[in-house]
Amino acid sequence: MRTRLAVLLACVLSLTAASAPAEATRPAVALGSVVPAPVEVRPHGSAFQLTERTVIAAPRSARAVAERLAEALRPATGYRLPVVDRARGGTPVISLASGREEARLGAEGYRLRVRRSEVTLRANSNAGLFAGVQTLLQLLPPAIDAATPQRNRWTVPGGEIVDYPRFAYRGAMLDLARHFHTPAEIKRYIDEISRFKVNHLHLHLSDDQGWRIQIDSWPRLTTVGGAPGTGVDGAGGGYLTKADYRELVRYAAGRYVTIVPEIDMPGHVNAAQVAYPELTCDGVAPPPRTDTAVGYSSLCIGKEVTYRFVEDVIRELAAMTPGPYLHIGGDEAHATTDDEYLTFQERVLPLVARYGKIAYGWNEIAQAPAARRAVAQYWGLTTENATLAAAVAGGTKVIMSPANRAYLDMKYDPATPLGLNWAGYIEVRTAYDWDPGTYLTGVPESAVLGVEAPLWSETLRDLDDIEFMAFPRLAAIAELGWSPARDWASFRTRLGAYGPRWEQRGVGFYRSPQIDWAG
Ligand code: TNX
Repeated sequence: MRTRLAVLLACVLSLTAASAPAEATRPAVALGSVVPAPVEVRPHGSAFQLTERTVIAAPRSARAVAERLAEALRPATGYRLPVVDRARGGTPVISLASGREEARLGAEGYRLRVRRSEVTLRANSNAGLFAGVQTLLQLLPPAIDAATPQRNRWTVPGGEIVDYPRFAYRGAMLDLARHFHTPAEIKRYIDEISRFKVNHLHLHLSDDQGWRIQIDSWPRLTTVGGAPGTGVDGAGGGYLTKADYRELVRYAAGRYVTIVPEIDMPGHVNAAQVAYPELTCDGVAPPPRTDTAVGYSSLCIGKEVTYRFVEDVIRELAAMTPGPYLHIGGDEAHATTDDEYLTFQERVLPLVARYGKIAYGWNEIAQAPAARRAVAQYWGLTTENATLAAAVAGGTKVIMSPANRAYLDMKYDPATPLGLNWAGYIEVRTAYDWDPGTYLTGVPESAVLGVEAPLWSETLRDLDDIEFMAFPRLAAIAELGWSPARDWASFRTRLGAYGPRWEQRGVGFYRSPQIDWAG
């Protein structure tokens, strides 16, 4: 009864708001209440009203971004806003322009100007326009993310935002090996991460339990390694065909997200060895494993077939990956001696370059001299790593994913029903309060390409599980990657105001008690 009354009251109130002219220009959102926080925010002047008369103007080169904006605005407003080359004088317009704008905007920045009569978004590239569109969407009331038409005033606060990223690489990682996640789930994740200007999605495609990407020259990798029952505890199974993978690459590119594929080696290869026993030293197939132990499997470092296998996989993976990075794992190779590990990496790291890609691996690769031209992903728990610092002095670049800060599979607190806790508990503030540019001794900001938030899926079976662990922490890591300054009080407020947007989209986020959630 009480809820019905509340709904009725809310309806009356919103109807009153909709018909009261005095309310017409009062925006629901403050300019700058955006995650990640923009570089410069200057509120001024009067707000813009989005109505069914609004048009979106964009040059042909930016048409795809304009169409995506029109699409994003359609469900909640019910408006079919036309995308045109040029708006006629007097028409309320959202105009997109890309060309040679200010140098400081770089490849992904934008300038957003909101006045009574028009919204203008300018950037050097479509990636910048897309980033600006994400900001614009957050400046509209949260109801803009509803799936069905809402009665609302679609007001955008007046003023100007100038914005560009601190780091070029802002990533998320999804583990498809422990539990397979379908292309539809991966697309949904891409939709969500790209709203926070995350521009890379790293897919962990192989591990002891399963192999999740089709490789034509070694077909049993997927027919055996991706068979039903290859998920943790015998759950699920499955794999991406090459067609699935290419479609994901295309879908991600439309959201300015680059796919980064990972094949983990020389450890984490039990599934490959079940499919191809010649990849073990004694030639005997190991039993399939669906438990969550790590560090027990290794490719046979001294056998030539190992390098034929690795080269075939790298060649096929590179051929279907337009992005610059190819991740070769390299973590937890506890069944491999240090000498063997070096032998392996000295052969394999250069192979990645031979197929036109930048080698990317977990920070253990920094032991190998060949890692100088590679990118190392730091996943340690401390703020010192002498091996990595020495590699950095020689040229290695770093992506920061400290496990006790950036791992989205760690529990929030002891009561979290999903996730692991080997790296500790990670509440939102812990995920937010560190600086990727100064975190590691001997790794200066100039060597840091950016940040990545890995989501390992030992305990995560479906999209609900993924969303609960990723959100809101992914937003914290995204802000560290994009925004110039860190401000917990401000982040906490903006994140609390963001909650209703996840609700509108049906994203089951964790309602951290550290945040005052709106709505
Ligand atoms: C460590 S982090 C691993 C993964 C596990 C993860 C679980 C890293 C490079 N290796 O094999 O899935 O912990 O949190």
